[in-house]
Amino acid sequence: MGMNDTPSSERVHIGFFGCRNAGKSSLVNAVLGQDLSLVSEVKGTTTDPVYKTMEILPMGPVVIIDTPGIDDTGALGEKRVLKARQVLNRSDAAVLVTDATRPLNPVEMELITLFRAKEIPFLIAQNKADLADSPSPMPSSVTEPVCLTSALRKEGIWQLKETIAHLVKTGDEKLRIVGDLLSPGDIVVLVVPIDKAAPKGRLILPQQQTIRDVLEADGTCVVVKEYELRETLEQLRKKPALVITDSQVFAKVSADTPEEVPLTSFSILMARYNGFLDTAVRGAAAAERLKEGDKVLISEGCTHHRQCDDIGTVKIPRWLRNYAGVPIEIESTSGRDFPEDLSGYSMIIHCGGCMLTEREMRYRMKCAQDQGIPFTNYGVMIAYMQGILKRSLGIFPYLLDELNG
Ligand SMILES: Nc1nc2c(ncn2[C@@H]2O[C@H](COP(=O)(O)OP(=O)(O)OP(=O)(O)O)[C@@H](O)[C@H]2O)c(=O)[nH]1
Ligand SMILES: [Mg+2]
Repeated sequence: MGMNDTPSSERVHIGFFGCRNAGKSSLVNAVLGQDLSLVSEVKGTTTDPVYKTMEILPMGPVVIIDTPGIDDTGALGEKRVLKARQVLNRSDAAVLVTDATRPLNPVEMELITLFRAKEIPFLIAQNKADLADSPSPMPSSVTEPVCLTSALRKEGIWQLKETIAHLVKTGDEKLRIVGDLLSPGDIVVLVVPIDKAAPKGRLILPQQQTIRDVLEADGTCVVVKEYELRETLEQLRKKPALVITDSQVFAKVSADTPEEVPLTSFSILMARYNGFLDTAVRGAAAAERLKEGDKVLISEGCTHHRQCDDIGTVKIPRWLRNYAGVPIEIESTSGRDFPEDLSGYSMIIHCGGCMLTEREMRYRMKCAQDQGIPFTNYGVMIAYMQGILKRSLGIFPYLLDELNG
């Protein structure tokens, strides 16, 4: 896959953070090898995050994010913390840009604490090295890599890129969608409804990726529509290792799949792959605690997907009202709209499975976590309300406690 084919949501995002005038924009420009971000001696030159894609070998395509400087006087104000976290929540790795002529200040120490709390790998770029005879020493508590750079003289840039590339896990260590659950020769049956809501002439990305992953695990894929499942299972001479279904037809598929055959859904596998299955399961369980007048946010990543639309605006609200058994308020957002302040909501149900919004969804999940709001996705929520989540988590027994707890 060429660089230009990699969707932005799949690229590793690297945020450059630090105080005003540390040289973040200068350093981003030096790393990019082009003058993208405005540089000046005026504090607060960068006012909004700037995103730029590039390739860092051997890591591959990445998105570099230049951020506004965080005020270097006093403690971080609440607003600034929120804003910093929002960019931070989009980052897979971070570069803390400091001024080599002075020691780290409290704001930079706070950022370090935040990176660690968020488990965002980071390095410190001590910039303006050209102005320092010897760089200001780091506190002993800092064990992360430190690079000495001069954005002005373009020194230490290659070393910086190398260190960035080593911050982020390589593809080998990456999570699998399903391959880690399979042995060579295993048969996996995929249930894919072909209805009006399905895109014309192709399968959706999570389905394609699952097929690819089964093949990589030396397994065999059998792909059927929900109506053909029962007969297909009868005809297979070997018991399938797993049945994976679209969430929408989970109830029928569950009825047609013998109890002893493990069953799960694409949403659940994708949620695990994207690192939020635990959160999603815990989030769905919050439906138990809904009280009269509680507000629920249903959030849609894309505006164009008719299938999601119908689920998010019609089906889930109906099922959820039924499930809660008391009058609740349901709000919907779609596309890029997502409230900054989530404090009024008792839970958030987000669309899932659409890979183009996966990064944004992870970002939103982290924002919800920051504010202590339960967060789940359509697939997990539907399975929960239909009482079939337990079965679909059978392959991940460690998660069943989340449901009971
Ligand atoms: N001597 C020296 N000056 C530098 C270096 N990097 C940046 N500067 C200067 O520092 C000033 C601030 O640089 P910027 O890149 O705009 O800093 P920034 O961190 O993006 O600042 P804000 O956007 O305001 O937060 C400019 O005058 C740069 O020319 C460096 O390595 N050495
Ligand atoms: Mg700047």
